[in-house]
Amino acid sequence: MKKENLFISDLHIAWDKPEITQRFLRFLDNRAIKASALYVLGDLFDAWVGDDDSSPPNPKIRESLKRLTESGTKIYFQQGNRDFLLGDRFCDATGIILLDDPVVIDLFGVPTLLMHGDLLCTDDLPYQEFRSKSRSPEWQQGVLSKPLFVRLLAARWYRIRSYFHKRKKTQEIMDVNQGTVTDMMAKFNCLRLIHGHTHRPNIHNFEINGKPAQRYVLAAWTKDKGEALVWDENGCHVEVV
Ligand SMILES: [Mn+2]
Repeated sequence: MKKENLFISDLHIAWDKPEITQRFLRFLDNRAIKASALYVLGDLFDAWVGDDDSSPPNPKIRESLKRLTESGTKIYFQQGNRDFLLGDRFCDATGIILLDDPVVIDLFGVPTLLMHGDLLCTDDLPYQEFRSKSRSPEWQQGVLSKPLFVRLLAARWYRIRSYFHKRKKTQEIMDVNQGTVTDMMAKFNCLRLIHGHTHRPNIHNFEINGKPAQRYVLAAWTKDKGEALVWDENGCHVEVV
């Protein structure tokens, strides 16, 4: 009987990182198949330029996800800041289910807030401006109407640009804003939050209106190691993939 819920994020799969792709495919076939649900909290892909992109390793990933959903494991996907163009066509092809960001789920009786995490980094004003612009249907239609090769070239350019931008920003600006975290959790009436994005895996304990609260930050995958947060009715633990 499948019972566990698995949480992963920030694999940043790309054609030039075959180790991560291989680890993810093995994880789907051997580990996730034993779980009742797999939650992917964004940035599964390092760049997603549209569901019509069938360059490697996308076809293999599509097939494995489909095999897994057909086996009975539910796959929920929250878009990250790198793969927010992933859409209905990919979902139809794989059977995965898109979640809003933020969204509240019932995790073994406890309301749990799930986010990619970029919305919590409110100290990074230029990014938040780009985020709201790029989530509008007009912006997305404008991008998706361009030929695939143009979008692929643009994605390469953005990867390079983002690398240099990140080096210029301070560590504080790139992390979550604690005030935003508390506001968001209070707004959704949750004392538990799970997110990725910051690549700073940890469990933070704090209080919201005098009640104990937890923030679980998922790890990014590297070529040497992946991590999944595993939840069952007895609690949770981190598993190395
Ligand atoms: Mn991210």
